[in-house]
Amino acid sequence: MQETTFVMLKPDCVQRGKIGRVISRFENKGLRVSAMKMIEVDNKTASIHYKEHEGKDFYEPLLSYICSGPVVVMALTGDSAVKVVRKLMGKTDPKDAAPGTVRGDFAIDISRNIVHASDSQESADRELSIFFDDEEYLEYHRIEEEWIYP
Ligand code: 3AN
Repeated sequence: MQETTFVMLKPDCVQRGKIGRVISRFENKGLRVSAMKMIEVDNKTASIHYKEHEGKDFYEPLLSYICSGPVVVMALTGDSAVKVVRKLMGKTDPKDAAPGTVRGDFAIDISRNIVHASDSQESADRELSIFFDDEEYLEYHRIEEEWIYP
């Protein structure tokens, strides 16, 4: 089923010059970038985005980290996009993330794990609505979509 998921390239991704390499992973797989922008996240937006982690010991450091520099946010659309992106991203702790995944190849520290992606379609819908307005999605199709949804 065609889905749209939310991805954030975190400040460490931007600061380590990996934006292009990480986006390439998603593009190479066959996913369509349906919206994208570079922004700075304010504390209020970060706390809405990470509200499920409120109260945990890593919550405050997580908010400061996400607000510490520019991030790239995007909507990725494609067949089973939520699951596909989570697999490409790898496990939360980069030390456990398999080689070949983004976190497995580009990160080592759980608190600097380079990328965020929604873990379900419900989370994706919620997170996309925090960062994007309807008019920010641009319409086009990739050839893979014509094969999968003729
Ligand atoms: P994921 O990003 O893989 O869905 P979540 O939702 O459990 O993982 O965690 C959200 C973010 O919180 C992670 N990307 C990571 O930056 C941070 N985080 C999660 N667990 C820890 C931890 N034990 N220590 C430090 N940061 C953590």
